[in-house]
Amino acid sequence: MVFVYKITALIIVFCLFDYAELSKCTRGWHPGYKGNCYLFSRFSAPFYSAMSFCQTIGGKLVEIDNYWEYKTLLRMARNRRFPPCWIGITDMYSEGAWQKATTQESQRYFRWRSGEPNSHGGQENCVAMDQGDGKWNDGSCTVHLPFICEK
Ligand SMILES: [Ca+2]
Ligand SMILES: [Ca+2]
Repeated sequence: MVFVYKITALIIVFCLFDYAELSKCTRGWHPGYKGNCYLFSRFSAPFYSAMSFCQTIGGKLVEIDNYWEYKTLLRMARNRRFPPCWIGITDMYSEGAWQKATTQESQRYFRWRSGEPNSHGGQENCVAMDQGDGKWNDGSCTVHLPFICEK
């Protein structure tokens, strides 16, 4: 009988845990790496507008911390056939110093396409990810692209 109570208690704990996860990933947000929620934009915007949109809805432009987060996100993006999009990495604060756009922590994980980042014309400070080959390019921040938010 004690055993049954223990199992019941365990199930309740799991349900509460699940509920917490669900309540964080509200409508439009999808659970992914380490309990983060991701939102795939339905419109394109320049990098700065994408950043502020994500913040307005309680998140940030996605910050890819490591290989596992990258793989999770790439899989989610490919499943949706999501086009090349902004991710929250930039060297706009200091040329050549890649930082997470919102938290401004230095970025240590990269997935550059060969020949990138090339800061073409000295005008490329924002990072886009292409789901086709999964590689990153520094592009002009004023280009309109879809984007992914994280919270
Ligand atoms: Ca640059
Ligand atoms: Ca480039």
